[in-house]
Amino acid sequence: MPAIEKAEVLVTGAGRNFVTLRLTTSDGVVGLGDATLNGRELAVASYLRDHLVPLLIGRDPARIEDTWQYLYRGAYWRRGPVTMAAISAVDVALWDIKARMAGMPLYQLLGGASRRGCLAYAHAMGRNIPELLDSIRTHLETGYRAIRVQCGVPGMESTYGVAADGANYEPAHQGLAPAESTWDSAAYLRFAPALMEAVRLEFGPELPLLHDVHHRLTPREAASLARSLEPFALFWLEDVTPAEDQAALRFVRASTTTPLAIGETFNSLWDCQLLLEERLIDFIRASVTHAGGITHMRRILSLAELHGVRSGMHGATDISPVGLAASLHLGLAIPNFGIQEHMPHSPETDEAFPHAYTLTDGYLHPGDAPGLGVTIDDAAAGRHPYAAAYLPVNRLADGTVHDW
Ligand code: KDG
Ligand code: MG
Repeated sequence: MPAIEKAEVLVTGAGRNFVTLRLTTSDGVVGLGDATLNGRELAVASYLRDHLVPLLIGRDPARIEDTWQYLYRGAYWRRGPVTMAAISAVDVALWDIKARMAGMPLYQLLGGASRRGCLAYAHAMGRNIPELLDSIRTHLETGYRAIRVQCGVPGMESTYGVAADGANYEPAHQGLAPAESTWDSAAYLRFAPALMEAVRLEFGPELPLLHDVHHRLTPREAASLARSLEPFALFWLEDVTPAEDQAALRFVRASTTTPLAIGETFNSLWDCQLLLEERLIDFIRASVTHAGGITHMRRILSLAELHGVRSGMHGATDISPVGLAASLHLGLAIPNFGIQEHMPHSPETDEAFPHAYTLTDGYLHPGDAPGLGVTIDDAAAGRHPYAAAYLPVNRLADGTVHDW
């Protein structure tokens, strides 16, 4: 029986910070798992190195479910983003090993392809409406068929999803403390309908449009926004309220027909349960990287399927190529796939993580290499050391800390 012989926790700053678990079996099969938790990377690296790696050495790599239960139930302290990112990495690395041993792309072990590819959505952004319209045009020319739109708000210095210098948007900033931004819900609520109207006027009614509110509104504000956007028929409106208050979505849901998505910060089925069972959302944003790996995400997506909710897995740049590949294998196989977020990685990231997945005509495909189809180039990853970086902190005009 092969055993897990080596477990390495690799931390790189290639393009941005990533934590990767690499497991090697006694017969030389290697599996990778993404353990990146944006702005708290080293906590997961320590959780893995100090608490999980010693438990993994000598274990049978084939026993994926048992290992998951052992690490989750066996810890007594369950859930939480650090624990679950660490368990996710172990789980995905074991699925990678199993699929490599079978000589198959992982999606074949998950039931085979249910579609030709995973519809991707791109991030368009602008500091103002004309810049945003240009950005949408550029993404459509690249082949994307669904677009997330984020735009600067008149009167606000900066906002979520828009780069201050008009370049690529990356929410985490290097430094020893978070950057701070100022938020004004009233200004945003006044502007959002005009923004969507301008986009629809330019691109017509058919283009699937998505928008991320990033947790900033009260249920009443969220309901009012979602209603005001109904004429523009969004594909989804994301994270309208802070994600831990799931019951808040009851009021929003009852007030509007705009499709709702939430869950990128969720890390377990228990975070999703109420939303799925009460059908309060249309898309669940939980990811393989943060919600317990392939093993646990399959459970989340099965419960979602039962309640008519489709997948919309988180795919920002802080999901590494290893994490994105895992999402694509799962997304290709499940019956209730909805859409996959795609925020292309930097050339430094792509060089450090050579991968088989592709983007063609707006569809992502995990490729047919055995396993996840991703490797790590140690030399390329090693050229970029970890550098502390934080997500911003948001404040209201009077200085009160607000949700970011
Ligand atoms: O780490 C946080 C980012 O991934 C998040 O802010 C991106 O909201 C996000 C999205 O929808 O991609
Ligand atoms: Mg989001």
